[in-house]
Amino acid sequence: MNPNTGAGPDGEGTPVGRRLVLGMLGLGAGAMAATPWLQSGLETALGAVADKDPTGVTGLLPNGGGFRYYSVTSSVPHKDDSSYRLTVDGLVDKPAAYRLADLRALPQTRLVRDVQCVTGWRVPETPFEGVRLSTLLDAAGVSPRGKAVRFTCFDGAYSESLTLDQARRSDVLVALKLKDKPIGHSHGGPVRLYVAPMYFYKSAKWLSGITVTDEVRPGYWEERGYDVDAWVGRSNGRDDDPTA
Ligand SMILES: Nc1nc2c(c(=O)[nH]1)N[C@H]1C(S)=C(S)[C@@H](COP(=O)(O)O)O[C@H]1N2
Ligand SMILES: [Mo]
Repeated sequence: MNPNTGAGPDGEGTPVGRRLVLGMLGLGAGAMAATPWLQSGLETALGAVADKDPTGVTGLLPNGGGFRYYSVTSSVPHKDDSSYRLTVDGLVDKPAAYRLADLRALPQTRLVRDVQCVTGWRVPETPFEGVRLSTLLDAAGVSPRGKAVRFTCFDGAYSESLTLDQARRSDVLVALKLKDKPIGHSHGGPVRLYVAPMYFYKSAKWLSGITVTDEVRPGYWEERGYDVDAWVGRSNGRDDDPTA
């Protein structure tokens, strides 16, 4: 089954229907385990979903790199060297605001892993590079009350979350590069989160805020039924699926 074919090319920017949201929320975790419609629900609800090219033509086939374009909003502002800021705040001793140049000046880590979207598509061995999230958390000095991290985005809508332990993993990056080039706008540039061991919805695009909190606050898709702990192959009902 190809869940992607449920998506319409004119779906871009369509808000998640009220009925769909209520339907997702009404499902228990057990029911969710074997619910292909939920996956195609995410694809269609995401709007656009299929990749989008600059001519405005949308298609259902993966683009050259195998990625698909996702945004829960119909337009996203562009940020560059002068306008981009990443704030780190919440339960920390030293809140900070990083410019791109500040982030580039920190030690960079390059990871080459498979990108895996929960709806089934995968992009093998994709290099991401950037600053370890743990580096920014250490610099901020997390208070003993800090137990989780909330991520916000300059699209004004998307959010994500990790426990503090997850956030401190060495394979979680504040990414500046994709395939050894600065991350382009459509892939969430200039800065996106990259949570290598989890499904790609955890990797928030257009990252603008990192807030240390006292508990996990479920992110955008998590409020709509997806797992907060989104380990690839061990979440969202994929536990028994060797192909997941
Ligand atoms: N800000 C933001 N981040 C996001 C999303 C989104 O809609 N908005 N979609 C998520 C999902 S479901 C996926 S699969 C990936 C898609 O990344 P891509 O558009 O670079 O392929 O981004 C994730 N991060
Ligand atoms: Mo996704």
